[in-house]
Amino acid sequence: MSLQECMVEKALIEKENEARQLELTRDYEVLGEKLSRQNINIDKIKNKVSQYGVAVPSWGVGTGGTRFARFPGIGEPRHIFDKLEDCSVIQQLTRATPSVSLHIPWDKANPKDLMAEAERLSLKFDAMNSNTFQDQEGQTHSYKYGSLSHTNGETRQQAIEHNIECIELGDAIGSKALTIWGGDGFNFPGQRKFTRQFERYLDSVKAIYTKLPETWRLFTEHKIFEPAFYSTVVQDWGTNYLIAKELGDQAYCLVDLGHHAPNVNIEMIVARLIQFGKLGGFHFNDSKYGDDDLDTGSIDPYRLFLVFNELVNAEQHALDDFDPMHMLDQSHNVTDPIESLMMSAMEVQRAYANALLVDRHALEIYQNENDALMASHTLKLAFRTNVEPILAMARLENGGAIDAIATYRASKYRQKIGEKRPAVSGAGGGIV
Ligand SMILES: [Mn+2]
Repeated sequence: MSLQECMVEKALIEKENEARQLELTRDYEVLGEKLSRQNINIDKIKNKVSQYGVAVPSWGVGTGGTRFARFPGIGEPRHIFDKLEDCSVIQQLTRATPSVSLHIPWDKANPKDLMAEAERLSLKFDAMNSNTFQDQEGQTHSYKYGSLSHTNGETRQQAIEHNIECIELGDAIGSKALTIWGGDGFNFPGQRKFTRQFERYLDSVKAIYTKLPETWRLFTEHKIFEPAFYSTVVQDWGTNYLIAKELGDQAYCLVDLGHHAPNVNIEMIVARLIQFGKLGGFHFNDSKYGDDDLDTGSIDPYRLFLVFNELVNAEQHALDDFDPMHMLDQSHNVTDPIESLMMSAMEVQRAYANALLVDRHALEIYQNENDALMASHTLKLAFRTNVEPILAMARLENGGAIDAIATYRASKYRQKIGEKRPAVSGAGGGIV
């Protein structure tokens, strides 16, 4: 498939932008004037937003599903090269997603071919994700009763070797991190010894850690429950922190927003991990009840803002080696995955822009004076500012679309790609 066929035509983006540019310029000027009264330079905020990027998960461009059913969409990607094309559309229109996070073995391919396709589509590869939560065809040992913490040493070894394989492939395609999430846990009290299971897990991740190239980071991802429903081996940020501490300087904690109990104060967890130098990165999504994997910012945009408030705070204090990786991780059951991922990337960008508007000097004074009302109000003031003109202007200047969703729909990419990609059933729209 040629470049012209698979991506949105430049002329269409220009035409769509032309229809909206005058209005955007006016909105941007009005907001700029408003912000200047708060001593904020709108162009500086826009430049920071322009440089912000969040990685797209390769598995996100396929339609997800629940444990009840999966309803496939039109033109679903059949393999990693189709997925990369979809990811490039998201980046082309939003200019907020320059990289893709791969999941192995779902996305396994010749590294040279992956690199060539990424270059053609102007994409880079983000963190690698291993998969020891399901069995692959021809696999010697089953993960039914766990992987890195399995009672059988040979099963653990197989899971270790798979993770090392992910590092090797990642190293060949310019990735710099490995994210480990496993389904290990148990369903019944007494099924395992908590301590023994965690010892086995630690020994396994240590074996993986020793194979990490010097420039790499290893992220472990905690999750409170599921697929194990009584306990999971890395259940919360505390256990995750212990792992990162045990492993060493290249090990960090990854926070998936959906992997906590309802109402857990995630921004506080983020602050703790920042304080002790162990925040590795994020899987952004949103949830109402559990690991719902809903679109980022669709349920609780204020929580997302509060997470970014901590990140901007850390950024402005220029903490050493503070460079968390940002990724989306969601499952799309009723929407076009490309639209959901575009919307989510822009929501993450929005939270960042809003967090940049917080008057941190005033906030500190209110905090020191115990003025709870005004401290809270200071955050709300930034959160409530409509930063859409900043985001849209950043997109326009970077060659993206002022209105990414409308332009995508006008391009008829989904319909066109549907004609070229025959329907597949059961393709992995993984939920991790
Ligand atoms: Mn995740």
